[in-house]
Amino acid sequence: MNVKDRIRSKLPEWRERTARLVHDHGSFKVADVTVEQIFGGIRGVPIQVSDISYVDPMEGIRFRGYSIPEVLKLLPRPETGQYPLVGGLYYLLMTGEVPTQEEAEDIEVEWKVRSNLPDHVFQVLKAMPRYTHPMTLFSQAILALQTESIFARRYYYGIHNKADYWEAFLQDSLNLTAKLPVLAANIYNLKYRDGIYVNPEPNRDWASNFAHMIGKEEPDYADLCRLFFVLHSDHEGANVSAHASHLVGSALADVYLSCSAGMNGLAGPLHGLANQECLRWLLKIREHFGRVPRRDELQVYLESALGKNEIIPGYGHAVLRVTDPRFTAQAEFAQRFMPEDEIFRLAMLVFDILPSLLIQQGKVKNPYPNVDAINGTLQYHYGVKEFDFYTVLFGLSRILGLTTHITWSRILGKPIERPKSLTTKILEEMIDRE
Ligand code: AMX
Repeated sequence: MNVKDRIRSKLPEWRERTARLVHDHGSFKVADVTVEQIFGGIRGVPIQVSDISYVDPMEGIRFRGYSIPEVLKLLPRPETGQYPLVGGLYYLLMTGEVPTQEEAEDIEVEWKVRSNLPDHVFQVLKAMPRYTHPMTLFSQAILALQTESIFARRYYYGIHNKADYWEAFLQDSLNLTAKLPVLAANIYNLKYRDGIYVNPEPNRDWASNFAHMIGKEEPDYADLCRLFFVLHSDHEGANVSAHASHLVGSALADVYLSCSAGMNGLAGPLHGLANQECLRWLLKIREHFGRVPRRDELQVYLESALGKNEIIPGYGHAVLRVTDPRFTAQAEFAQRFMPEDEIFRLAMLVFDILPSLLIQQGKVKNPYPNVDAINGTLQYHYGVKEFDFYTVLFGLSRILGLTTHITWSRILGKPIERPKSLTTKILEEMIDRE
């Protein structure tokens, strides 16, 4: 069944469940909010219900209820590769069902048909100064594509039945995601390959076409792209990029406007930029020793860093309390395809030593690695050495999740978001009255 029909078949059940919750349990109290939480980034306050993915502190991310190992095992693969077709992952995110081979390939075909970029997007990219950050270009290009929004056009000409909005959002989502590999590859080529243009090839899947267009032809790199794009596609609905795009979308802004907003959040150093810091840190250690250090040497180095209260990039997490399964999946990939790589060996040596040192130090809530502790290592091995670009890779994948959240928000008729802000005086008076 194609993705639109599958969603349509599921829609009545989901709408009824949501309506029943609001109707029968509308006054049920989910949480209290403390002053500390208000001043602390609304940390841990449930503000969103989304069934696309959920981060369990002890297990890591589950996409539509499936863990990372399950997703990697169950999703259909291309004939030429060993990791899943990203089209299959998108089908799973959008519908909640593991696709058949045919259903996964259908999405890949939909993407090929819709992958053409209008000329004005190239013009926008070319008009920017050479030193523009690739994430700025990425967000700008998505915004430039807003001219193509089917929802914006239909809304202007008068679809006003809310129950029908989702169909235009799904079309916009398929169109935008279809264009992302061409878009990202063009930014890479513009920045780092003298602006050459490489056509996508009709016989390649979404991920391997990206690899091809940036000039990385090793079959293993195409598999790394498939793995990376699956792993980074979503991380619940309340992180900065997901929440930013949801918020913008709640004003009925279309998929392009919403995803560009999400990418602006992802471009922040506390969100998507962390992966380049981790690789930089590993390279610094190798430079310090002039080679991969021995275990005892690294132990002393790490003890000294922690003694100076340095933050070790790639370790810790706001929600997770175990090793990030996305770290594990990429470590397994590296063990299989690049076990002798020096930076990978160093990353694994850090993994061997650091968690127990962090536990001894007793401050950090999660002493284990997050996905960023390894992301850059693998890209670096395959020659993607332009650190600035790593967040675009992350964004290319994350838009799969963002567009799914936005489409389902319209399916469920979620209203405009409008929480409340207080003044310090009002808060002080509330406390005094207690
Ligand atoms: N190395 C050393 N100390 C650390 C640490 C690390 N990697 N992570 C946390 N700590 C320290 C904190 O500085 C804090 O110390 P303090 O009490 O003296 O201020 C203490 O441990 C408690 O912090 P926490 O509650 O465990 O972490 P948090 O939820 O506030 O922050 C995170 C989580 C990820 C921002 C933090 O662990 C960190 O900065 N890690 C390194 C950067 C990183 O890997 N970022 C990527 C995160 C993944 C992602 O979202 N992309």
